Amino acid sequence: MKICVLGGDGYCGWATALYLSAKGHSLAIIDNFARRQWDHELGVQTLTPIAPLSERLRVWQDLTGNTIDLYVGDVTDYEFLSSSIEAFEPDAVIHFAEQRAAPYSMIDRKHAVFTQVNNVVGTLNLLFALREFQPDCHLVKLGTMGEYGTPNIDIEEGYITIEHNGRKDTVPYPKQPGSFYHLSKVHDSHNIMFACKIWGLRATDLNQGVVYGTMTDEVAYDEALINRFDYDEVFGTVLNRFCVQAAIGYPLTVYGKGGQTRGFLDIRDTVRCIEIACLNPAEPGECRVFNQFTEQFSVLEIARLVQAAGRKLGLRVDIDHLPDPRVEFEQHYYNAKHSKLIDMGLEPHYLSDSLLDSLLNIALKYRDRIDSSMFLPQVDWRNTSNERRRQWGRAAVSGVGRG
Ligand code: NAD
Ligand code: USQ
Repeated sequence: MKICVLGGDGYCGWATALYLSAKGHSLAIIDNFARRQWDHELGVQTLTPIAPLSERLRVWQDLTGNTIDLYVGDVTDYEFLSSSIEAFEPDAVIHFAEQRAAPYSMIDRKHAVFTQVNNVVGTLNLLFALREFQPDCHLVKLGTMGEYGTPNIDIEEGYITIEHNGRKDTVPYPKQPGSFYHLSKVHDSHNIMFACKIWGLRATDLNQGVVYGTMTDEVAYDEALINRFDYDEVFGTVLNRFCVQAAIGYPLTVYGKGGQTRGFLDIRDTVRCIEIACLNPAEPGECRVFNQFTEQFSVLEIARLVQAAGRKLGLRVDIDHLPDPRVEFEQHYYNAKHSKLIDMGLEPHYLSDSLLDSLLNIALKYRDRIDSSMFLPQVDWRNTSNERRRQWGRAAVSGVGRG
């Protein structure tokens, strides 16, 4: 297949592009390197030293003989995006190219506006570009489990059948997102559903849980191919952060009681789920939704697993409970369905002790690059300012493009 990966320089996108290229598909990456700029803006860096994209692609080509085309530009620029789609003529487009950190979207008004413009406009542009130039192309869009929030009933995969006043219908599952970022994904989902309905586009919305890990078979071929591993308070996700904290004996930063329960998956399952979606496209006019995660854990359960795995490696791992900077339930019911991808062939990697060992070993390998000033949360949901003027974190927040 000809597959275009929007956001292919990022964490999930890079692993996916290499995996699909290794499987023999013809790949193109679209990216504007915004993610690397946000690191500069925040004064943070990935634990793993990532190479420039041009070098990554050259090394991949030297090692495998596979060329990955590159289109550098912003998906919110319609002329750029539509001409790239017209030139590459993809059978599937995988859309990762969004601002994906909830804390980033909660810094202040500018960051909230930027996040929603970047994400919603990018996705809208993509829908129009597909309609104009590649109407049969399958859109595989990364959504998030966080669109649903944490309702006190079971979470279905995208749609729920309800009876009301004696009548019955199947409707989109109610959304109760917990940040301006998560809200942007809800807006995307509605736009995608609508475009499928009115223009007959075909789409798969993958509501992904929290991803962990950094190693996939392909990025392990060469140090120059290594993927990013974020552990800062804005872009670092919880399990990756805990492993890095454990590696230097820093108490694990559990927010609040730690009963917050989420769906999790290994990055090796992310790339496989995308492959499954691409190989089994939605029908014209269909907007299907899969919940993309393999196991659910509370934050405190994750901390205890990291503590146990750390002890086996001789690390002293304490658990701290910090006041929760987010507005979220610290204890709640959570039972989310996730059988559709498994029915289609996903064989999950589970968060066994050995996997945690390998995550911890990566953190230990790069421990000289760990900066503990990136651990403490500074973005406060209750105090999302109108304009954040004071210095916060490690750098002044400035230079956000729009808004
Ligand atoms: P990432 O920040 O590492 O990668 C995103 C990539 O998109 C970056 O390379 C960035 O430069 C690019 N990008 C952003 N805006 C762009 C624009 N306007 N034009 C062109 N390129 C742009 O993020 P990730 O962790 O790889 O996440 C990818 C997708 O998966 C996101 O949509 C995210 O919401 C979703 N997701 C991620 C996780 C996770 O745990 N990482 C979990 C669930 C869902
Ligand atoms: N948390 C802690 N301590 C930390 C960091 C986080 O207790 O040091 C808690 C948070 O309060 C939250 C949970 O861990 O309750 C998950 O936080 P996270 O930062 O790991 O993940 P989240 O903000 O939800 O966002 C990440 C990705 C996002 C994706 C989402 C999937 O950054 O792109 O959409 O996971 S989901 O959580 O299913 O919405």
